[in-house]
Amino acid sequence: MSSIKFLGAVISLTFLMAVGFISPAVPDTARNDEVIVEAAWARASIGTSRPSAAYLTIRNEGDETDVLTSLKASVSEVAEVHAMTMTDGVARMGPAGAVKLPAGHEVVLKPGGLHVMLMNLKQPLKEGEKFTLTLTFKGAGPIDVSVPVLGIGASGPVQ
Ligand SMILES: [Cu+2]
Repeated sequence: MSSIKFLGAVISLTFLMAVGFISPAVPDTARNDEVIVEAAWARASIGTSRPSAAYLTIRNEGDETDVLTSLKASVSEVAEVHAMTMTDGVARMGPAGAVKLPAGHEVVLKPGGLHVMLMNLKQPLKEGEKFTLTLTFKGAGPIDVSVPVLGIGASGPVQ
């Protein structure tokens, strides 16, 4: 690529960002007294026939253990926490059940580990869009977080 073409690409990208067509992925943070949900993101989906996944970090800044009991997403019929396990070199995943949050600890949901499985999508998840995920905790109650959709091959928000 010539340097002039490259400069042109940089200028047009800057322009698109400036006018808001491309918004940088800003991890949204939501809190409710003692529990903080941050750095949420999801992967774009291929249509609606395959599930997608969302990732985030939950911090319990309270003095007591809390429990993530349920999830609800605006874009799918079902949202639940899955765990990944390796059995004889084969990766499998399944419902993790209620996720415990010890006081003063954080639980990180990330590719290859715990994740929010978004099943029976009501609409395709398109890169650049956002949707609302509601996490309900036994102690802290419900917390809504805005989840930006990143590219299909994304491995996390750009810091
Ligand atoms: Cu899963």
